[in-house]
Amino acid sequence: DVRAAAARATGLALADHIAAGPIVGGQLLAGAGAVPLHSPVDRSRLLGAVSAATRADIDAAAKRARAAQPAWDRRGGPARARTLRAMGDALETDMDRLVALLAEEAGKTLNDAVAEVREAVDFCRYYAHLAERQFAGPTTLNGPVGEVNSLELRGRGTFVCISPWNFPLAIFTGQIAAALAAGNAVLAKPAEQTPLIAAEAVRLFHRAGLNPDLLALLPGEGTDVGAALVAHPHIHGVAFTGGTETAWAINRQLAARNGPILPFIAETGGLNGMFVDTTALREQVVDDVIVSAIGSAGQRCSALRVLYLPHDSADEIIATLSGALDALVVGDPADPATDIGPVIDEDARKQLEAHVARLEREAKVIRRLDPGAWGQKGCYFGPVIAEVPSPDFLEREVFGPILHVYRYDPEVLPQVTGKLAERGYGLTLGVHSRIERFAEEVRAAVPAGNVYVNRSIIGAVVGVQPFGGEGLSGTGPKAGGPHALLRYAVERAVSVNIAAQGGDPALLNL
Ligand code: UN1
Repeated sequence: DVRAAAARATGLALADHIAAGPIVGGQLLAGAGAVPLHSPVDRSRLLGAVSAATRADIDAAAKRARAAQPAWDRRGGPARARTLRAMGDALETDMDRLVALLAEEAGKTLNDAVAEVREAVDFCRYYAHLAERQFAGPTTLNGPVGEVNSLELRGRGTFVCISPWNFPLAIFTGQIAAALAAGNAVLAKPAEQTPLIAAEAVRLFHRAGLNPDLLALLPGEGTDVGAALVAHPHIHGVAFTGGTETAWAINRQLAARNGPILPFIAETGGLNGMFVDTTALREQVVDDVIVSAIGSAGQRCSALRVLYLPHDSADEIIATLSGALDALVVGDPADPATDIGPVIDEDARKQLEAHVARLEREAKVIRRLDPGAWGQKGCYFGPVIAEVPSPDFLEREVFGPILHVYRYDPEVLPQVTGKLAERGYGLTLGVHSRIERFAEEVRAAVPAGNVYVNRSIIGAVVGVQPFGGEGLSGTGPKAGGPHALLRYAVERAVSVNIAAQGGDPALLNL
C-alpha cells in the first residue's frame, strides 16, 4: 500500500537535508544566499535550504532556453509526447518519495499527496495526448479550388511558469508539461514555500530525457525573481497560478513592456459558493461541504467559502455540519488517520486568525476545532464554521478551512445569487437540489468556470473536468481540458496557390 509505505518513508526519506536552488542546464547553482526551510508540520524540523536565482542565473537560463527551443519545437508533438510520458512514468515510480516530501514540505495529508502525484502524472499523459493530436503537423483546411490551405501550431519560444505552494507538484508539473507539449522551453519559478518538491520535479523531467536546457528552475523569495522573469526580454509568454492580486501585478508588468504582446495565462482565486435548497439530500450535503470547505485545510482555489442554506433546513444542516467537524482528526499529515494537516506557514495562520477575529466581531462563530498540541508544534489552524449576517459578507477569498454559512430566504434567491455574482470571481460553484430548475437558476446567475451539482466542488480530474475560472478567477484556457495548449502556441496559416503550377499540388521538392 503506497500510503503506508509513504508514511514509513516520511522522516527516513528526508533524513538528509535537501538543497534546492537555481537549476540551470541541469546543474544546481549556488544562487544568492541560502534560506533554511522548516516543515509546517513541525517548525523545529529543518528540511533543507533554498537559494534564490540571481540575475546572472536568469540570463544564463534564458540563453540556454533560447538556443534549445527551436529544435524541440521542430521535433513535433509526437516526439515531445514521448518525453512527457516518460516523465509521467518517472513520477509514478517515485510516488513514495514524492508523497513523503509533499507531506513534509507542504503539509499535505497522505490522501491529498497521493492524489497530487497522480494529478501530476495525469497532466503529463494528457498533455502528451494533446501534443500527439494537435501538434503532429499541419491540418489541411477546406478552401477555394486552386489553393491548398493549412494551419499549424508551433511553440512560441520560452514560457515563464509561476506556480503556487498549494499544488506544488501537480500545478508546477502541469504548467511545465503544457508549455513543453506545445513546443516551448520553460523558466519555472516555484512558490517560495515549496522549492524542494519543485526541484525534485525538475530533476525527474531531466532524468526522463528532457534536454536540461529546456527547463530551468529559478527559485526566489518575495517577488524579485518573478518580476525579473516577467520583465526578461527573451520570454514569449507567462503562465501563472496564484492570487488575484499577484495576477494584477504581472498584468501591469506585461503591459509596461515594449515589443511583442505576450500571452498571459492566469488561474487565480475564487469566492466559491454552494447553494442548497430544501429538496437536497442532507447527509450528502454535509459530506460534500466538509470535503469542499475543510478538506485540504481549505487550501484549494476551488474550495467552498460560502454555503447558502434555505431558512427551513438551515438549523438541521448546521447542527450536522458541526458534528461532522468535531469528528475530524487534526494531526500529522503523514499519519493515515489524519484528516486535516497544517496550513502552509505562519503568515497564513496569522491571516486566518485575523479573519476569525473579524468573524467573532461581525458574525457568529458556530464551531471551531481545536488543533491541540499541534498548534504549538506546527502551523496548525483550527477549522471554523461561522454564520454570516449578509450574503456578501466576504469581499474576497480567505484561503483556509473556514466555512461561512448564510441562511437565505428562497423568496429572494435572485438577490442572494446577485450579491455573490457582483464580487466578480468565477471559479467553482456548487448546487445541491433535486429540482433541475433550481440548479439552472443558480447556474445562470453566478459566473463559474466549474459547476458541480450534488457533489463536492473540489478535485477536478484532468481530462474529465477541465479546470479554471473567469473574471477575477483567471483567463483560461482550462487546465486539463482539450484547449489547454492553444495559448501556449502560435498558429500559422499557410496558403499555397497550386493553380499557378498548372494544378500540380506538389511544390517542387528541390
Ligand atoms: C488550486 O487550488 O490552485 O479542482 C487549483 C481542484 C484543483 C484545484 C487546483 N484542481 O480542487
